[in-house]
Amino acid sequence: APRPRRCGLISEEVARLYPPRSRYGHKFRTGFVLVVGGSVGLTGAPALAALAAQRAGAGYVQLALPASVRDVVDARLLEQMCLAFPERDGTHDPVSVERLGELAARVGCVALGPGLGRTEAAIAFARAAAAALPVPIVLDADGLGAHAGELELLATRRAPTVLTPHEGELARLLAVDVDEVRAHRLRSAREAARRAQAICLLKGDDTLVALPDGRVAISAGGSPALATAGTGDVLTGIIAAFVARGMEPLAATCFAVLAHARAGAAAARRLGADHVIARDVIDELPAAIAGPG
Ligand code: B4P
Ligand code: MG
Repeated sequence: APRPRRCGLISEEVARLYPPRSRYGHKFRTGFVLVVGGSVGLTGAPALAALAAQRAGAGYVQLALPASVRDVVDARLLEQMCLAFPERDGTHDPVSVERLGELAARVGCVALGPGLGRTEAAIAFARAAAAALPVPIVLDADGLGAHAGELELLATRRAPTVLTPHEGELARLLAVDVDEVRAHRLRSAREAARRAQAICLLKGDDTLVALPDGRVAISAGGSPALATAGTGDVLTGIIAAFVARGMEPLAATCFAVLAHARAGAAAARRLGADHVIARDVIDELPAAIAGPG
């Protein structure tokens, strides 16, 4: 048998794996996403991830937020349910991991990290949550930071893990200099995927999706318009929605990269690349998921 190619472009064919909506669909079964993050001063990130997840096709989106920021986020969101979780130093208290586990039992995918913060409590919380959650997770932002130099902690998880670092976050995960990651993007993404036994999506003007066995899918699309605050949180929400709808994590990650790239390009055509903000990328998602446009 021919050896599988180790590197290839993400195929547009992956769109066919997006599950059609069942006529008899129930909102919980159409994709239940839980966004876990937020901290004092970092409330936009979880809100963007949640909105993106719902636009990308999740039927039900909940957010687990530290108690004192719950109302701030809740005031911005209408369709998503915001839950108040125990708080320490302005972020999640590690004691709430047990409650999180109970809540997550019905969830299709957890997005862990947007706006979580970098306190000791946040780090302990993110590590305990990632270790305990028996469902697929997308680990982003400060959820990645909490695993800096400790990627192996993730290898014991019982359910799939998707890591979504930019070069700076990947450097911290691997405990190397960011120039090292910049010079060796493929190798760095592969190493993280192998050590964490996870899918590692390395962001950039070309985005890589690496698997633990060394295979890598590369995104040809995208737009410099995506280099604006919050678009990473949007990508996290899209991946979580696709996983929650039942796509395999690899297909979900690749299709999310494709849809995010198309949505960014469409927003740039509509508004001009300099004027796109993350919310515009969310607005373009329905058409981007439907086709190349
Ligand atoms: P933050 O600025 O807090 O980064 P963030 O919250 O993760 O931003 P966001 O979620 O909006 O963007 P992301 O990159 O995830 O930075 C945290 C810390 O890391 C800071 O200390 C900062 O200095 C440092 N840092 C930030 N970015 C870094 C980097 N690239 N290298 C080293 N250190 C860094 O997601 C952006 C999305 O847009 C991705 O999907 C990406 O693929 C896409 N994108 C960005 N530029 C693109 C381009 N030119 N073409 C196509 N797609 C592009
Ligand atoms: Mg980010």
